[in-house]
Amino acid sequence: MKKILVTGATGQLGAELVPFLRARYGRARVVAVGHSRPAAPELLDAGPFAVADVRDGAALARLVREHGVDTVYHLAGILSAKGEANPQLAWEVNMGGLYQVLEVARVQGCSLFFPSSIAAFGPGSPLDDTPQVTIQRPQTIYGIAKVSGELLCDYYHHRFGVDTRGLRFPGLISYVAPPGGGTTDYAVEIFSAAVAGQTFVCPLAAGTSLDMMYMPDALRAAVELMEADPARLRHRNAYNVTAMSFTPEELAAAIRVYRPDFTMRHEIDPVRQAIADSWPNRMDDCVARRDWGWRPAYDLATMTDEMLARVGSRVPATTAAS
Ligand code: VAH
Repeated sequence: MKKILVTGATGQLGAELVPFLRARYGRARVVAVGHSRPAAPELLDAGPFAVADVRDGAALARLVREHGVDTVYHLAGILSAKGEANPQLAWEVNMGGLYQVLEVARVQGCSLFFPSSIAAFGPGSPLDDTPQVTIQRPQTIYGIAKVSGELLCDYYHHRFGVDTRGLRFPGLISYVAPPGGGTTDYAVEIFSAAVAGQTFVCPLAAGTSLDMMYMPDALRAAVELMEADPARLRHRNAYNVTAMSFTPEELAAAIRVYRPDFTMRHEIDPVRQAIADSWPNRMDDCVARRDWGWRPAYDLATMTDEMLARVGSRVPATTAAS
C-alpha cells in the first residue's frame, strides 16, 4: 500500500495535492511536510504533518524511515520571479533540496515525482508548439534549476534505478492557496480583482501568451504519471503537459463573459515580463498524450467559470479523487 510524503505541502500545489492524495489513498498514508506550520488548520488536522527544511537530508531520511514512505512528491522550491531576487538561495533550495531528496529516494528505495516547468525552456527553444525534446537554455535561476533537476532526476534513474518521473507544468491556476513569487501568478490574482469589482493591474504586457492549467488537471496529471505503467514511459524527466495558453486580454475577455464590467490595465513588471518572454507561448504535449494518456479536462472557458464561482464563494476545494 502506498505511503507518500509531500514536500512543499503548504505551497500553491502542495496545499491541494495533499488533500487530493489523502482522498485517493487514505488520510494516514500521506505525510505533509512544510518548511513552517501551515496557516490552514485543516492541513494539520487531516493527517500526518511535519516541519522540515528540504536541504536537511538527515531530517528527510528520518521522516521517510519513520513513516515507511515509498513515494515522494517533491514540490518545495522558490518560484521564478522570487528566485531572481535571491538566486543563491533559490539554487540552494531548489537544487540542494532536490539533491537531498534524490539521495533519500536512492538509499531508501522511494519513487520520486519532480515538478519541472515551462521555465525549463528559454531563448533558443521553439516557443510555439515547443516539442518534448528541444533546446533548453533557460536564463532564470529557477529555469536553470529546473533543467538541471530534470537531468539529475534522469541520472538517478539510469545510474541508480530510482523511479523518478516529472512533468513540465505550465502556470497553475487555483483558488485554495495563493501562488508565491511566480511569473504566472497574474492569472490567479486577476480573479480576486474580478470578483471584488476592482480594475486588475496586469504586470504582463498585452499579447504575452503563456501555457496555463487549472489545478484539478495538474493534480490528476501528477498522480496519473506516478501510477502509469513504467513500460509506457519513454521519457522520465520531464513530460510536457499543458491545457490551454492565453494572453492577459484573452483571459480578461473570458472573465467578461461572466463579469461584463470587468476592467484591466497594464503596469509592466520588467522582471516578470522578461521571464515570460523567454517561456513557450504554447507547448506541444502530444508525447504525454501518447505515452500515458494525458488529457486535460478544463479549458479557458470552464476554468474561468469555476474560478469565478469558487473565488466568489471561497468554498474549500472539493478535489475528490478522480
Ligand atoms: C512561476 N508559477 O511562475 C510558476 C511556474 C510555469 C510557471 O513555474 O514561476
